[in-house]
Amino acid sequence: MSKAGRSASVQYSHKGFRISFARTQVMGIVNVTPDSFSDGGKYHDPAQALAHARRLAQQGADIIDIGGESSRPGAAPTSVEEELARVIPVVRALAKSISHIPISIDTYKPEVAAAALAEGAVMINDISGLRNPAMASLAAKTKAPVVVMHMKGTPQNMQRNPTYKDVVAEVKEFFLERIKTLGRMGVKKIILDPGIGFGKTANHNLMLLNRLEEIAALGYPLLVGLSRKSFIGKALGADTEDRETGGVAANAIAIAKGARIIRVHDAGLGRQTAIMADCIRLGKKPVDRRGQTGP
Ligand code: 8Y7
Repeated sequence: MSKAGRSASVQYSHKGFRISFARTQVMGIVNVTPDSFSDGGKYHDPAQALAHARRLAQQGADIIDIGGESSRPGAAPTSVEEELARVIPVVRALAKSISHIPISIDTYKPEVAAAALAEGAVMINDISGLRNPAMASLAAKTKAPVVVMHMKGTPQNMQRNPTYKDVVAEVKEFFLERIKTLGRMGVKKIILDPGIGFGKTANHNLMLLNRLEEIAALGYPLLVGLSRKSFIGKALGADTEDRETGGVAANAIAIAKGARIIRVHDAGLGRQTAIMADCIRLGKKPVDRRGQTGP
């Protein structure tokens, strides 16, 4: 089997959940932050975040991603205490109320990830690519699947004139180093993510998507987060609230080029995108999407 083909048959099991990449998984976004760029502050209140997560699950999200720190360019970092106070009540309540859907914790802080995993989160979404060795140790110890995202710089400085000789080659090099280092530390359930919008110009993002097959060929499941991002706005001349169609088009093409998790704000649209793209990719209608995850 080709390297690109191998990732399609991968599944990551953890805590009774089976995340299968035979079909594209829809990751629904829950921001518990007062300042996220596209749904800023809407779900800061734990009860509202919870209601939103339930809606995402109902719309067909396969995974719920909960984050408590804005990664908006230039956003100020959040303290561990503040981030814990935002996300833990939501993780705890959600793990109880929709126990059939795996929860992903969006954090680069090992303290927050550890607390969330203890409260029922199943995977770690780390925008810093587990650069903190304590996060890698936690992933090795808990065996939780991890999203290893590429970011040039930090949210504070990443959009200050990002330059690459070859953005795809550089992202691939980063992944190869991460796969080697994390593998040595005992982290095996790796999901790669090119980090669209993280230290990249609109053209860098477009080139990464144009050549996404090259990243899929590394043989690991691939996640893309494109939903409502500014490269779509720039391509279309569209404000944040008018980027859904562009996002659907971009996600469908990303799936055709090997993405197996799409991170989205609107899980209904995401689900339809995933099903349609999977139907065409497989040349037939896949069997029931339900029952592919969960204990
Ligand atoms: C991504 C992400 C964000 C992404 C992964 C936004 C937390 C900005 N984007 N995590 N997080 N991939 N893995 O627009 O692209 O949602 S925050």
